Amino acid sequence: MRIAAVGAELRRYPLHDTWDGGVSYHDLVVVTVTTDTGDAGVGFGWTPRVGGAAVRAAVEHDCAPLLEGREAAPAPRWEELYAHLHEAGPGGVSAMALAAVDIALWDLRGRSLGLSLVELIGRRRDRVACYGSGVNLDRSLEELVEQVRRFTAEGHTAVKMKVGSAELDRDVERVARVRELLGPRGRLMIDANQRWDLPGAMRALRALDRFDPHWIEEPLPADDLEAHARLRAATGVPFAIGENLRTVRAFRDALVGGVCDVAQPNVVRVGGITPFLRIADLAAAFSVPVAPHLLPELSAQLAQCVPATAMVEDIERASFADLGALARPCGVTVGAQGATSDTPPGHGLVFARPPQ
Ligand code: SMN
Ligand code: MG
Repeated sequence: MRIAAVGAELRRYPLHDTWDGGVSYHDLVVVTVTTDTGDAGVGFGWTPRVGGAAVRAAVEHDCAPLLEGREAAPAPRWEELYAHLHEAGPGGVSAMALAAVDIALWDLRGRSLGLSLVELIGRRRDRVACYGSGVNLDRSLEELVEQVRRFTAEGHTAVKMKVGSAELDRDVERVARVRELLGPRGRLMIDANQRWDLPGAMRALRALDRFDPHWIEEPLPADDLEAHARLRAATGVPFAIGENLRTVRAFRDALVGGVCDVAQPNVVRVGGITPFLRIADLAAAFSVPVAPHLLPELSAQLAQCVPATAMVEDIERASFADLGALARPCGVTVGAQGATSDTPPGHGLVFARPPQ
């Protein structure tokens, strides 16, 4: 089965609530790969606000010419394109374009064999635990409390909130309040989104440790492994990192460095399902669970298949379904009862035209 054509389309979906830092929409670059046998697969690049047009251009100008006429096999095509795109850098726009193609090739393979993506990779579990997650650093304490109440009313016993306020006292007050709402047995994860430097992270974790965080996510700039190692020596709070690591080797280095207790690859940012699965295998070799970053409808399916899984993120009002990005239900559910999937062959995601 050979690749006959590769098409790419940029689609913009507004968010219901602006995210911290002013993000008001997500761009999807929807890629369709068709073959000489008439089979088709759909993949996507995803980015909040930055780079969508560049991803589409990279697919059209730099990926499509290398793919046409080649066997529709995900891993060999991924390796060729990775080597080719490397001139433009191994992460960022290159990785997102690569991901869109790779996801399409996996989808195509599943559809042509009549297998769901989960069956194709290999189901390891039917259901994955989820946590309620909000982008809430710029929300007032009252709004944060309301959000956490919504999560617990839905049945969530694990919740993630943002930290990294300009004043540490603000974080302390908010984390204390959320811990109170969850009770001592609830799981409370905190996410600093790289907002601290090393001294700031040390101070903050000394002050927040007493609220028993299940993990601290991105306490430091993602590419500063040295700082992570120093912080590791100063705190026992587990580190969840990976949403801003872009390559298999970046995950390897973090794992070898002992600073990744929960691995959070984003399937698009790392370049697709092929490298995502390599990262998951690598994490398993270090006894580190994988908690895929965002993209709940695809992350849930991947979390069903990886050797060791932590939790799937139930991000409030920003799943593909919530954004109106799906033309029909895809068969994936993500919520307090856990993540499950029952998709048609492939990953089941059929993208809708953006709302006008
Ligand atoms: C996050 C990042 C960007 C947008 C929303 C949420 C977050 C996460 O860091 O972990 O999901
Ligand atoms: Mg995060």
